[in-house]
Amino acid sequence: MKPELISFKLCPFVQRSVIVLEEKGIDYDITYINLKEPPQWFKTISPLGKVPLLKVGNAVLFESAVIMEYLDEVNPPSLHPTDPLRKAHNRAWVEFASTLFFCQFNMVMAKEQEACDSAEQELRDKLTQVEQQVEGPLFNGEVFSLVDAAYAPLFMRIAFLEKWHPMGLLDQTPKLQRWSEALLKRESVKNSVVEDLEQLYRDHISASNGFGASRFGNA
Ligand SMILES: N[C@@H](CCC(=O)N[C@@H](CS)C(=O)NCC(=O)O)C(=O)O
Repeated sequence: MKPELISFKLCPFVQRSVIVLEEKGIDYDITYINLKEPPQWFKTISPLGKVPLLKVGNAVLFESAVIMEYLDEVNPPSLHPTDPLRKAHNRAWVEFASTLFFCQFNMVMAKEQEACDSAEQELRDKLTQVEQQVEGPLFNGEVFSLVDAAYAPLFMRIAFLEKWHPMGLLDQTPKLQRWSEALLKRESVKNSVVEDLEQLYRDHISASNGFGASRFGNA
């Protein structure tokens, strides 16, 4: 059954699922919605009103980590380490990635400088925590894993932000710097977003009109 992914172009959580679909060469459909004005059919089927959703036949899956796990399980070989402890450790750090997305979001959407600076500091602290977990060049060494798919959208956005407003976010974390470079040149990662994501992301930040927009936007 061909899965259908329900997406919002800017969403880093959707992007995780697309990376897994691309890594595994799975045939899929993708449907974009506007989260500002979600269609009624989406509200009806999305339990949390959030993307991603993965429709497989009559079933609707939600939560990006769950979707990644499902795609991994039905399309072997697995992109998880086989050792149960290492696998659980990877899952824990997939979960941790979500907290970094929220720091990044709070930083760029901050209304005041104080909130922006404090979100930036929180992001730096969390990046330092992740640095200690990375084997290098990828999270588990040479082999691409689901946890890599979970972090790639974060590194893509960090690269955009550094271009518009250099902050050296990865300067103190050499393993993350190398990990980011390795991920951003993978075909699956490059193919996981719409062509104009960079512009869309910047426009989205600019439209928020707060301090984050003045720092990272194009106003
Ligand atoms: N924990 C969820 C987070 C998904 C999420 O926050 N998606 C955002 C877009 S990036 C969303 O749909 N937000 C709509 C809303 O909160 O109303 C996951 O991993 O799938």
